[in-house]
Amino acid sequence: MGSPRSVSSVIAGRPVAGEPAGRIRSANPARLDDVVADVALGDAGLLVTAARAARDAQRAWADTPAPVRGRAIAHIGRLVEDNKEALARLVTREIGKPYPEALGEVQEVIDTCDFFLGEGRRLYGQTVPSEMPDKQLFTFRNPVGVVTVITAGNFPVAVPSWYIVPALLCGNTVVWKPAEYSAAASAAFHELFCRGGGLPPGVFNVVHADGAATFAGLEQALDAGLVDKVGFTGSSEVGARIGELTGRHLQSACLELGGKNPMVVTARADLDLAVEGALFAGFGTAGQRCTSLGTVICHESVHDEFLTRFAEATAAAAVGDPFADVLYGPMLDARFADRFDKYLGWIGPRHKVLGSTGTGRITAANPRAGFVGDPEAGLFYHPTIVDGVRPGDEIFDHETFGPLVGVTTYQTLDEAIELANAPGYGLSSAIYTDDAKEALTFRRGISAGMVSVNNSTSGAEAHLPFGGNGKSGNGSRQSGVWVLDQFTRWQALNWDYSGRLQKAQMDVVELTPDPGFRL
Ligand code: UN1
Repeated sequence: MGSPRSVSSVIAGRPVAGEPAGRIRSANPARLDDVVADVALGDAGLLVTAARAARDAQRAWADTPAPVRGRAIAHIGRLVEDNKEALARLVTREIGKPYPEALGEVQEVIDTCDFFLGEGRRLYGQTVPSEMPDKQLFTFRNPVGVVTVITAGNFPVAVPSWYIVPALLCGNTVVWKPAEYSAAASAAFHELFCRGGGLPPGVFNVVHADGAATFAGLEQALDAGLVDKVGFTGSSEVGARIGELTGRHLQSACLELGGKNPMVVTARADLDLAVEGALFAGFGTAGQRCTSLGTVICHESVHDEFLTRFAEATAAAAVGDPFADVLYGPMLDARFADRFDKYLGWIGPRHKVLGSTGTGRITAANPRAGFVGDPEAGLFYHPTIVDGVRPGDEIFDHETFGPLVGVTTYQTLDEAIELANAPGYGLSSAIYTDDAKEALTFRRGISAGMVSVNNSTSGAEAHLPFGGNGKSGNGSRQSGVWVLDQFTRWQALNWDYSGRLQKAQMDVVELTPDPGFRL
């Protein structure tokens, strides 16, 4: 345990005094008496103030040569690397993600910096031939302007970096609204970025606020013309509202939303591998990734065998203290525990429950065999496998963000694909098979933005396009070169040096073909 970190918003390089919307505490979900952060909350007006500061700083930042911005990203990456363990410890303490996973998460920030530092020396435009002589065409990538980034706390540093690193590299300034329950990790991330990058005041601002104040502030900032792009990671419901709000301002947000990620286990699957994948995908991070496994769709010929092995592996998995060697730790925060209790209520009489010595919160009265540590100290939940789920069951149709995996069966691959697409999300997906035809047929039929073959639904590498379709997002993609289209706008330039007005489509020389010619 350490002392609570006092966290406030930082605008134009200065911590904001006072607490316009009161204070909250961010507690360690594995030890609820350990207060990690004492947070001063901003109100809607503060978000507008931050957007104005970002607007004031944007022109000069865009005029800073891209290779210089790339060097700033390089320095940030090195500083994060030098603080990797300290930042990972803070992530584990604040949101309860097992320490090795937290180290991986910080590595994802470093990888993202490594990828984009070189982009500062590329950020290519094109030279394009004109249809007329003595005229040249070009394309340029321009920054969009002020970017507001609103992120969840399950990946309190990696996912923000997916937005913030390329946004800054491309010459945008940023207002970041992190999750309230990961305020200490966010504050550390912000400080590492500002100090490591030597970022001028106003280039990267952070506002701590609750959801309602953020939404109201965002609307006001959009109305005032102070925000040009919104990046949002969170629920499909809030994503739809953000999409609507930005749409009214003729903007399209970069949305990374929920998932009900299917894993198809075919008759030709390596069942041990599939079990290992399902265990990590379903219960890693206590099922609180947007890429976590939702439903295993199992060929009926291997269903019983898969279920037996999966239930055994789940029952044997270590759950508990996230600083110990465990598969997963606590829920991120009380709000997720409460919501998960509701989802458990969706289990019906015709479902079969497996995987633990109980369901719901792990306590002395509702113990989990082999629990690591003191379950009463935190928000720990039993892993829960629910066999026999079908479309129309709430548990099949909706994301359950927590340690719960549904299992169902199929007969033909077409049916498996139909079941996999049925909930209407489309983030990640997996198929276990050694048959290339099955794998590629699944790839073509699945609506997900990401497909794994013989691998977990979670754990995407940081330089492939990340994003979803349907209820998982509006088609925007993060990461790698693909995210550049989120944070830049193409500008087309035509330059006529002929000394006369050459009219496109009209003053174009046409060569005379001989269409009647035959050999
Ligand atoms: C999320 O939960 O919002 O692919 C992102 C993964 C991680 C990112 C998850 N790299 O599981």
